[in-house]
Amino acid sequence: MSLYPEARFITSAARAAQFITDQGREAAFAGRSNAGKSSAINAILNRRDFARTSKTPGRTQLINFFALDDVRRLVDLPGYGYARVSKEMRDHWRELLDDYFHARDSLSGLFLVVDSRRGLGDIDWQMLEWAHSLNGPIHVLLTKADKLSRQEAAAALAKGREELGSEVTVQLFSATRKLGLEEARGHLNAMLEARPVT
Ligand SMILES: Nc1nc2c(ncn2[C@@H]2O[C@H](COP(=O)(O)OP(=O)(O)OP(=O)(O)O)[C@@H](O)[C@H]2O)c(=O)[nH]1
Ligand SMILES: [Mg+2]
Repeated sequence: MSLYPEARFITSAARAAQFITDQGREAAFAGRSNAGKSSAINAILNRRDFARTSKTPGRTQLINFFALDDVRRLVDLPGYGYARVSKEMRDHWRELLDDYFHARDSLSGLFLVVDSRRGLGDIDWQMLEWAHSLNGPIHVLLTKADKLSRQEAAAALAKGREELGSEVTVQLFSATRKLGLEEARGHLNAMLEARPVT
């Protein structure tokens, strides 16, 4: 059963002018290309092929907006760190993400998706710094945990916790094994809960 029966794709944006109206609340998914952002969204929503997934890194080059209901949204951000793209393309992404993080009052939380086998890399730390001004929680998903042994997974989680400190939460996740879904859903719901008007 779908957790969000009304969930639907709204639109893709290649530039800030195409962002949808900045109302309600949205949670964004960011991470390296191929880290598993789209797969995580599908698993969390319990919808197959909802956000597109790909074996070719760098496929999702647009900001994809999904509605969960009238006021809540998910946003699949374009992956970064994919080497085989032009500088022009990289500059475009940087500008697009910069516009997004600075423009969105409705941005209420961020999922940072990290391949558990790689751990947090330079660009992930840059992303965290970028998102620092965000008015909401940041939660890290260490994905593809099914590819690690139990021991390796525990070590990856401990390392993540130590590196990230107390401000940012972190968990193990696997879209294929459906590991950590409830924990991730709890964080999503917390991000999208009504905030007091400031
Ligand atoms: N084993 C395993 N593979 C996964 C998992 N999550 C994603 N994948 C695979 O990793 C590849 C990339 O997944 P996507 O969800 O498309 O990654 P993405 O971060 O959205 O990639 P871009 O949109 O290109 O930035 C696909 O081949 C997925 O099937 C997981 O939990 N376990
Ligand atoms: Mg994707």
